Amino acid sequence: MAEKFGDSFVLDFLLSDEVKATITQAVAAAPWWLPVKGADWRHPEGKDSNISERMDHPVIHVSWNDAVAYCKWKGMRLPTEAEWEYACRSGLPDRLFPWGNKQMPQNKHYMNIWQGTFPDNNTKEDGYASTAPVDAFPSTAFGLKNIVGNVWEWTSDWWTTQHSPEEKTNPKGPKSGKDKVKKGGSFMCHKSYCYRFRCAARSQNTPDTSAGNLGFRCAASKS
Ligand SMILES: [Cu+2]
Repeated sequence: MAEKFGDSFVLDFLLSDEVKATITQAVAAAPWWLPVKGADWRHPEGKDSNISERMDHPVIHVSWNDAVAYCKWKGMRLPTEAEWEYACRSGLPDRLFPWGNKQMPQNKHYMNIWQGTFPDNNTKEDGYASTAPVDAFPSTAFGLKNIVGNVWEWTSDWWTTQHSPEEKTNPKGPKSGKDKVKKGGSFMCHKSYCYRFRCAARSQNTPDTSAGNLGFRCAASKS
C-alpha cells in the first residue's frame, strides 16, 4: 500500500537530512510524523534507507490490506482483537503486561518503548531508539516475543469504542466500520502520553494506513 500511495509516515528524527529537506507537508496534530516519498517496508526511512541490517526486525509500513494479503499467502490470518489480547496475557485475566503488573520487574526492560523526551530524544535505555529485533526481550508464557512495544500490530476487528456485551466467547468485533483495531503500542509509547503498551490498550487506523511503527503478526486456527 505504501508503494501505491508513494509515501508512508516516518518518525522525524530517523530521517537523513537529505530526505528531510525534500519534505514540506506535515501532520499538524503530530508534527513528528513526516510523509516520506519512497518509504515502504524495504525502505523504512525513504529511498536512501534499506533493511539489510534489519532482516530480523518486524516489517513496518504495511497497511491492514497488505497484512491480510500476506497472512493469507502464508495460509494464515490476522488475529481477532480478543485473540490478540488473550495471547498477550497468556490466557490469564487482569494483568497489565504479558509478564505481570509491573512495567519493569527488578528494574529490567521487558519491551521496546520510549525513554527520554518525545519526540526529540530517545535515550534508549531499553537498547533501541526505533524497532528492535523480533527476538529481543524475554518470551511470554505463551512463547510470544515483543507482543507489547516495538511495533503496533493489526488485528482483524473493525474498531468500535464499545465492545458488544453480547458476544462473550471468541468475539470478532463489529460487522463493519471505518477503522481497524491495532494492539500492543510501539517503540514510540511512553506512559506519560501514550500508555498503550498494556495488553488491554488499543488504537485504530484506516485499513490503508501505513507507518514506521505499525506492523502485524499472523495467527492460525488449530486444525
Ligand atoms: Cu503509543
